[in-house]
Amino acid sequence: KILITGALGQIGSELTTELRKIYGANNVIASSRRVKEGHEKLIESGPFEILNINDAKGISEVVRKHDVNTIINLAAILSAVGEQHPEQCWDINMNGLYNILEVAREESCMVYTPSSIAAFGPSTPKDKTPQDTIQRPNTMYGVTKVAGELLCDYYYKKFGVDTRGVRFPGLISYETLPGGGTTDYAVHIYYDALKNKRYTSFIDKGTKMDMMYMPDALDAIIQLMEADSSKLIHRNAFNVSAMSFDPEEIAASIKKVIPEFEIDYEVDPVRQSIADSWPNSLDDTAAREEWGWNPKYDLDSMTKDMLEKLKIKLGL
Ligand code: VAH
Repeated sequence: KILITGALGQIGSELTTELRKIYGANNVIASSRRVKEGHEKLIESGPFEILNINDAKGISEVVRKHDVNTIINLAAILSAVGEQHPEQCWDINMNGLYNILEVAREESCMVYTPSSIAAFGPSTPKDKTPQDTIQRPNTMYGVTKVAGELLCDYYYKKFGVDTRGVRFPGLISYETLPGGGTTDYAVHIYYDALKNKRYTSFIDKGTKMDMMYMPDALDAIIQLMEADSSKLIHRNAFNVSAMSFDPEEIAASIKKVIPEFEIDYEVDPVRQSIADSWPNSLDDTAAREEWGWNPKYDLDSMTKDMLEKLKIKLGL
């Protein structure tokens, strides 16, 4: 059985639905620190638990109650919120992960924890960032992503816990809004394009970042989880990417569908400095070679699908 923490978040809400389709609703336990409105359908579609990953006892109770053997740990504080609340970011991202790994060690569970392009910093090579390279991030979120990668590798080597993860780029989706990241501009731009035919970006022109459409992100999680353990040379965590663009390029892509769309800029210095510390593009050869990573969406096909689905969701 699979336990998903952070199941009401941007990734968790779609992953829960997808995994319930594949493995059956009762085999996928969704959990969240608190109930959030707008997720009633998901909560009613299968087992749901209120679970705070800083409550170690609570985690092992849920794991035992549902006979969980795979934990997908998506509960986290993201980059921008993490800079406003660094202590909470460390507490949830690190102490929470530690609790998950300890329960996984005691109950022999596989653990899937995503890392992020935020695990790289200003001294990392920016273009086609290698799988193995310098990782000295200067955000608290980035520190917890690097420390999380190392802790997951440690639990694999020291205790044989089957830990795996990918370094996600910015994720774009229309089901659930992202939870306070730096790449969120690339989601809000589609909502504003449909509502106002214009978007004021908090990230400056020319700021290239790796991005991925949610269907590809879900494939990355499922493919890696199902991959043959003996084939994995890298585990925590694989570079994965699907595209890399800056605000002007995504604006140009939207203009192909909404010709009168306009973008302007009010740069947020905090999130701009976070974005500037991240790579421009990743080399994801290791993921392609070790578990067949192969994204399907590029910028224009994502834009087309995103605008179509959002129009329906927003009732436009
Ligand atoms: C964030 N969307 O912006 C997340 C992610 C790489 C970006 O980690 O913090």
